[in-house]
Amino acid sequence: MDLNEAARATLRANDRGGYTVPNGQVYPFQWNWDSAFVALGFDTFDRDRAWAEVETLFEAQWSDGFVPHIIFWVDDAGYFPGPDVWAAGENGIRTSGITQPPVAATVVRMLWDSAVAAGQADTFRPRAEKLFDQLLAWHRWFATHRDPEGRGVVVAVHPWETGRDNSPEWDAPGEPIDVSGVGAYTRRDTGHLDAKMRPTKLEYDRYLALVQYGRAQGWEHHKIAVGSPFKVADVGMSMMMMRANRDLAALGTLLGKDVSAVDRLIERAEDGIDWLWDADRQSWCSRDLISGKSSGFVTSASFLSFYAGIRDATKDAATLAHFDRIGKVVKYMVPSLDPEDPGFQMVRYWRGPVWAVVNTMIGIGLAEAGHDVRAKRVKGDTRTMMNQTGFFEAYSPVDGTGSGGDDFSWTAAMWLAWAGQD
Ligand code: 9WN
Repeated sequence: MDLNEAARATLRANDRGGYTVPNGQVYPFQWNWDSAFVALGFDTFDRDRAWAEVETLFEAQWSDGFVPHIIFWVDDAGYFPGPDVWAAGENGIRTSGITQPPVAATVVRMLWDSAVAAGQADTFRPRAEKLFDQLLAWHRWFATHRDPEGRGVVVAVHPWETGRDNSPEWDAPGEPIDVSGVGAYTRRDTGHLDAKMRPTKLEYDRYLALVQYGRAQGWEHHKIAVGSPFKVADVGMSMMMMRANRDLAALGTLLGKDVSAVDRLIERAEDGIDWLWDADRQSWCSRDLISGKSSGFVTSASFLSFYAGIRDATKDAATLAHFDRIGKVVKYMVPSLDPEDPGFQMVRYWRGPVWAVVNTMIGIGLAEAGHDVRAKRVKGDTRTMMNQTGFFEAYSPVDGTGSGGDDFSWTAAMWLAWAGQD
């Protein structure tokens, strides 16, 4: 089977009817940013199914605009924490109580462009219009509840919100979290995967303490925004949000919508993003809202500034210098943590491995900014790893071996939408 066919087969096998599970065993529910990326894969061979993926995600949107990070459409004991632990949702739809990186607006804009190019604008216009309104509500929710100080960044209140769950960027901000009341629990992830690939017990204790905190607040986002013991301005989400707002404004303009509210959010982000520039490290880094400290870690998220549309000659040069330095150390770009950092581990989640979706965003951004050689390196490395090992959740930047689950939906989707294509 060629890889295009294999990628389509992976998406079909993980399709649960209207939504796609990231991987049938490890992640048996609908995940927010996974679904957005998966839609781009479907769009290469089944346009209607692509739109349905995003529409199903937004069916779980709460009345305040919030879109959950997991939607539990069915029961499945194979994942922990499940719906009973979260105890969240609206209108009988069981969900988690936190969100995930806002990539959906960028995806819907791409779906719309693709429909227009295929001469199907009239068919998809009503769907695009509805999604525009839902996306705008979600972005407004972010501006209110994930940027309570109006800094123009995205403040995560749980490491799972960032999608980069156990990045070392969350280690210091996580220290004050009280884990003494977490109680006993059984993890499921380490039943499916080698524990050396997964977050540690201490990290899981912190994740659960934060879930228990949110649940105790009745998932009232205005309370959590103020009182959460974990509040970190995530450089990854902030860059993705800046990009997503630019794409939402472009989509709205194409649809004849009023985009003035989105324009204001873009201005706010452009004014505020420099707060995430670490002058000592000469890199884009996350910053703890509570302590005010920059993480000082160079991660794959540090390279999303190009994708965000930031063009700053001095910062770009410093960022590219990190890229080139890292590119000489590892065989496969782009590791989730600087390989020269003492905490680098080639197979442990978000402390080394390469994710195809992050590479896609970095590669698109580099190409748009005219850094073609580096863009080609990112795409070529991604393609090689997929060719060698198939569609794993992530890959070792040292030798390209797969880590995490196999037959992974968003990886297959990125083959179809980006890595496998010229
Ligand atoms: C928690 C599904 C998700 C991704 C995340 C990735 C991992 C979950 C977990 O899997 O997170 O959300 O249990 O490890 O870190 O980015 O969306 O693929």
